[in-house]
Amino acid sequence: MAYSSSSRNEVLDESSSSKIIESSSETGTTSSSFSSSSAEQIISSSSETITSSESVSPYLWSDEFEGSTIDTDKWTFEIGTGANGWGNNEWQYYTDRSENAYIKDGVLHIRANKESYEGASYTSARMITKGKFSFTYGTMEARIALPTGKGIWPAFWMLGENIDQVSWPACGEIDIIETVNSENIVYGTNHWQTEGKQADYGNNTNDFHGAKKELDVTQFHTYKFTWDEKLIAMYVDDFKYHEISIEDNAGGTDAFHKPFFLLLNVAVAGNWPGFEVDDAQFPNEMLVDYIRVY
Ligand SMILES: [Ca+2]
Repeated sequence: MAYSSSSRNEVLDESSSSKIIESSSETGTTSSSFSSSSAEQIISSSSETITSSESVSPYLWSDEFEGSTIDTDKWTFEIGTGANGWGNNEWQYYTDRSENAYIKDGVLHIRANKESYEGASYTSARMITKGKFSFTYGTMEARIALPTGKGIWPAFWMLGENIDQVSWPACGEIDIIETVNSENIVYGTNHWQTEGKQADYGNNTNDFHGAKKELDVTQFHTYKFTWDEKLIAMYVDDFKYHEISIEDNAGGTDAFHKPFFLLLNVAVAGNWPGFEVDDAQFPNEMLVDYIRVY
């Protein structure tokens, strides 16, 4: 496929990984899990992002959203209503207009609007890095503030880069941040396929094996995602809200040892939030200060 022919694999050696650790300002809680997996970390990215990773940036890939426009070397906008509302009976029409996604003061805004557009009653944006950046194993940090409201469904998530070859859910899906309606709960979930059937496993900030974190998701929080050959884990402000073992493909989790790309979107209505929408919330925005992969 085009992606394979235009990408390359880069395996970090110990010296480069320790250099990254030294130059990161937030090493305290991340270096131990990172160093255990750094030797095996495999990065796939396009030639464009290789250029940026060879510059002064300490990250393998990042977007600080500091420019005046969204970097289309990193992101692709998905347009329209998808098949069956992107598989979830969502109501919004995704566009690449500045009405639905823009950068202001170093922050990406993904804005859901109430407006008639191409037969839909709502518009929003969905941005993906497919074909431009994907990675296997590593740590990712993102500073994000989420919209809440009846019918809203923002997400920061990942899909297997091989989705066009093996389809969903065999490609695997890793939902790092999802919230619905006005719950003020962040959900982390894995979806995959085992023995021909869909498999799902998730936890959330309201119940991680009995632990709970009170959260105002509309405020900025630092979310951290760690991924090595044994374990996937998710944190908000260092509170762990999801963890799943993928060691030795436990539970048929072989999909999670392959490259994944990133997605950001704000859906309106759908199978999970339901089909009652409070129109008073619009425009309603997800804010992303940065996403950093290392
Ligand atoms: Ca920023």
